[in-house]
Amino acid sequence: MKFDDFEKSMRELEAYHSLRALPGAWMILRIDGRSFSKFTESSFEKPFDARFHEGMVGASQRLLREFSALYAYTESDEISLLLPRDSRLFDREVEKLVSLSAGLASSSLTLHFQCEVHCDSRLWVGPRSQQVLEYFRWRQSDASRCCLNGWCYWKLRQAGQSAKKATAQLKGRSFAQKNELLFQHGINFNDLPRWQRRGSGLYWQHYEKPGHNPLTGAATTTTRRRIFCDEQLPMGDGYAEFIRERMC
Ligand SMILES: Nc1nc2c(ncn2[C@@H]2O[C@H](COP(=O)(O)OP(=O)(O)O)[C@@H](O)[C@H]2O)c(=O)[nH]1
Ligand SMILES: [Mg+2]
Repeated sequence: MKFDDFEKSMRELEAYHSLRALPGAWMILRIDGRSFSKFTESSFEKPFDARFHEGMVGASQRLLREFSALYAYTESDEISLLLPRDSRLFDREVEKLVSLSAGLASSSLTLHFQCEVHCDSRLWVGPRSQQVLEYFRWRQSDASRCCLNGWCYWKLRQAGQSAKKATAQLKGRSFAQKNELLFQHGINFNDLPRWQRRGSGLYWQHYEKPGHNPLTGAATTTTRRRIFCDEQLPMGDGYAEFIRERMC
């Protein structure tokens, strides 16, 4: 077999390499830590740890920058990354987008924690803008649910209950009932830090940088951009409006 034919026959077996997100559809990459329940078991504060959160925010920043994204949202051990609708990044190839986003998050977190960790990644594709708003409201409600559950679980554990018993006690309880349980343990859910209840959002902010013209000495201003990490996200319709602004 000629080398060219051999090469072609081998490349044909890279069966999914040509898979691309449809043009014009919104793309969101969701990156998630692998087995982080186990990884966080011994050396992090429960249910929330500031150093852990810093690592997630740092990885979100790296992703936002490297992927020229519009918005990154992080809660727990996951990051959602919204790309511009017309993004041509990696020619919209699914394999490249998911493997490189997982690789970048893994290396960023490994450096931060000084311990090898892995992430997976998946691609969400939304043809309609409304679906993007719904996506982020969905992840934010997951943040809120996990926050309440996490606090209840660890309060029960600290009160001496076994893992099995604490899990069983929370099973089937409504949001209101869990709120009440937490209140009985001295915590008002609404007083917990917002980043824990609602997650954190990162996006680009423009600002004016004062300077001077080296030749004339005249004062100048240049517009620069920097990443802002918003730990005070709105929720509900306010959050949908906030996401709409990020999509422009
Ligand atoms: N101790 C601690 N654990 C955290 C924190 N944030 C996330 N986690 C853990 O990360 C897990 C993430 O959930 P999930 O992705 O479903 O679990 P995984 O499949 O084990 O990675 C949570 O269940 C927590 O155990 C934190 O701030 N502190
Ligand atoms: Mg995980």
